[in-house]
Amino acid sequence: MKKGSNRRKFLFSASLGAAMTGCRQGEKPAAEDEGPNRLGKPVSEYGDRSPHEKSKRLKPETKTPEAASTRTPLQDSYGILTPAALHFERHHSGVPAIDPARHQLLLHGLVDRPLVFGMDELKRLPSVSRIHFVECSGNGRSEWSAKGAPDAQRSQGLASCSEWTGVPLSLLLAEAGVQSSAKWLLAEGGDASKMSRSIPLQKANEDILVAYGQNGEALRPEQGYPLRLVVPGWEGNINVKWLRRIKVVDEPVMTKDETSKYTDLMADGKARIFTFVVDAKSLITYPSGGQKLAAKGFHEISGLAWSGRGKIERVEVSTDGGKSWVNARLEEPRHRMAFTRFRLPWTWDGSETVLVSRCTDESGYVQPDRAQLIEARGMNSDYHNNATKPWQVMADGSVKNA
Ligand SMILES: Nc1nc2c(c(=O)[nH]1)N[C@H]1C(S)=C(S)[C@@H](COP(=O)(O)O)O[C@H]1N2
Ligand SMILES: [Mo]
Repeated sequence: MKKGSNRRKFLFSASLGAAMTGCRQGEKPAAEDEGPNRLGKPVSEYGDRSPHEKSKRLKPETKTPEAASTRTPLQDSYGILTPAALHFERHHSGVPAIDPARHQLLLHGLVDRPLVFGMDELKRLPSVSRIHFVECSGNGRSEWSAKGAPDAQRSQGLASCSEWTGVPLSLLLAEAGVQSSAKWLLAEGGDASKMSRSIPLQKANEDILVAYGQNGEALRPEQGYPLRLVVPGWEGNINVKWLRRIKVVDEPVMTKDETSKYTDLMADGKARIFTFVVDAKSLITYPSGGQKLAAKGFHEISGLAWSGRGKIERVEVSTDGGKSWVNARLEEPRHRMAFTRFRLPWTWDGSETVLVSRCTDESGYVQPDRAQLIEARGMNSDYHNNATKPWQVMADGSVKNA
C-alpha cells in the first residue's frame, strides 16, 4: 500500500484540528473545566450525565400533559440502545404511582389454575434479557404530509430501543394451564386509562416478555414500572405498561383501545385492523435535519433501521437524492426486532445534495418511499408511516427536511 494513502482520506480541516488540541486561541475554559491538576468531584450514589450534554425529549405538543407523548432525540444517539431517561413516552392517562410491594399480576380466563403473581414471585422465575425496539403506531405521522418533519426527533422519535429483562409470558401461561379453546389474550394496564389490547395466543408462545428490567435496572415509571409487556416487533400500543391483568380468551375482545384507534382506512373503503407487525423502517440520524456539517470532506453517515419481522438484512444509502445506492455497513450483532446501526463513509464535496436510506429486512420486505406508501395505503389513515426520509444538505452545510 502506498504510504499516506490511508491517511489522506481522513484529513480534517484546519479548524477541526485546532479544536482537537483543546481550546481555540484566546478562548478561556468554562468555569467548571478545572483541568487535570485539581481534585475532581467526589463519588456519587446515582449518576448524572455531564452538564455539557443537553439532549432531551421535546415537551409534548398535544392534548393534556397526562394524555401526551414525548420523543427520543434520535439525532443525538450513538449505537442502538436508548438511555432510559430519553426513551419516548406515550401515556393515555399519565404515569401511575405504583408500589411494587403491592403490585400484582392476575392471570385468569380459559386456564386450569388462575394465578396471581406478586413482583417478588415473578422475579424468582427463570428470566431472559432481549434487545427490542418499541415504536408507536403514530410515529412518522407528520410524514404523511408533503412538508414532513424538520428533524429526526420530530419525524421518528416515537421509537426507542432497550434491553428488556423479564419472564417469558409462555412460562406463566404454562403454569396456569391454557385450555384448548383459548386463542387470544386480553392484556390490561393499571393506569387510569386501563389500557387494554387483544393479543393472539400464538405470539405469547413465541416471544412476549413480562418485563421488569430496562437497560440493566428496573423499568422507569414512564415505561411501566414495575411491570410491562414487551411484544417484540408489534405496534407500541400492544406493549401494555403497568401490566396488572391477563385474561385468556377465545376471541379478540374489541376493546376501546383497538377499535377507536390504530385502524387504517384504505382507499377502497376497507379497513386494516390488528395489523400488529411494525413494517421495516430506516432513518439517517447523522447528518439529519437541524444539524450542520462543519466543513466539506470526510463525514460518516450514520443511522438506525428496524423491522417487526426480524433482523435488518440490508440498508442502502443514496447521497444523490435516490439516483444511485450503496450498501451501508451494518453493526453486528444484529438483533431481531431491534434497532440496527448502519454507517457509511462519505466525502462531501460541498455541493447541495439529498441523502436518504432504504432498508430491507430478513423477510425480504423493502422500505417504501412516500409515493409507494401512498400508492399502497392511500391517504385516509395517519398511522403506520414507514416511508424513507430524505434530508437535504445545503451548500453551507446546514441540513433540512427535503
Ligand atoms: N397501560 C398503558 N399501556 C400503554 C400505554 C398507556 O397509555 N397505558 N400507551 C401505549 C402506547 S400507545 C405506546 S406507543 C407504548 C409506549 O411505550 P413507552 O411510553 O414506554 O415508550 O406504550 C403503550 N402501553
Ligand atoms: Mo402508541
